[in-house]
Amino acid sequence: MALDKNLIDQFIKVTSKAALSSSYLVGKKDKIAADKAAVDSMRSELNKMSIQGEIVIGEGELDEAPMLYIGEKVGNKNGPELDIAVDPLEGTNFAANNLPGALSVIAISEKNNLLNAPETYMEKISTRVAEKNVVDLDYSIKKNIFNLSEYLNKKPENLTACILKRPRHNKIVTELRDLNVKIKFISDGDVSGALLVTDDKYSVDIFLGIGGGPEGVLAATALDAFNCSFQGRFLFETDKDKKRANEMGINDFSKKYELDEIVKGDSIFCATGITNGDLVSGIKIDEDNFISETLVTHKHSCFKKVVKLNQKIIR
Ligand code: VTB
Repeated sequence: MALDKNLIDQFIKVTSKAALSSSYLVGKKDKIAADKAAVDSMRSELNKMSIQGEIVIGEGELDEAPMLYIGEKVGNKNGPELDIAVDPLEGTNFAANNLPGALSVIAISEKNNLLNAPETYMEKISTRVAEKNVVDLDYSIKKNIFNLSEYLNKKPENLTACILKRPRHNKIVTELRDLNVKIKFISDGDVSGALLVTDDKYSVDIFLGIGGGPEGVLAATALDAFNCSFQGRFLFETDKDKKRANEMGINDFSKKYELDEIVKGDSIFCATGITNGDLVSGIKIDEDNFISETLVTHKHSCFKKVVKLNQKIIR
């Protein structure tokens, strides 16, 4: 079974409206308000849809997130049963500080086809190489870089690695520097970071490091449409995390997930820009309309869609 193609435009509308709602709060130094605007809008749009959706990757657990929490049912209870992963505002710091890269993101699959996981950190690696055993989470940094260098026929000093700038990555960064690899630091937004391996124009050969698990699942859904690799391993630090993971069916806490274990079958990924970024442009005002740009992946295709949002402009 495949997803109905008409769902694509409907989900573009969901992330576009969430992006627009959040865009009013860009640069207002209030991450929580910018996030809430995106969450409220996304939830209300999802609930208008003829779907039986369940949030499998969301804003956290019910006790910490009143909306779009993991397990929440969305849609008008008619239509296809879907698993839905959301990050209504990816890059809260970007939006609050009017910096490039804030996105509104959603990924969907048919029921039971998206990895269901609690909100924890994830060790991740993605490259533009689909072949197995070239780059692997279990290999050392040195082995990964040497293998990639050989595979792409590029010297290590001509390879670029993208990584979140965090103290927890100091050791990896030192190893990459010792190998002469170019480093592209990102301050937040590792859904985009992981997707920079998808096209030569971004000049990123490998993305790696520890970031949010939900962001990992979302990026994997998009990478599934490209001929790229992704592996992720959740880091369950507390007993609460482990208990919750167990309840969700995860028994092996150190399991390395391959792309096809994170997302199965047909899926749709939509990321709409709130502020301008590497992947898409942010919300723009054109005459009396708002314009959004969304990166969409479906099956083995990827395209961008520009939408005019019919909304009253508040000047
Ligand atoms: C990343 C990034 C997010 O969190 O997943 C990161 O994609 C990981 O968490 O935009 P830490 O900030 O704790 O390192 C964000 O930066 C914010 O959700």
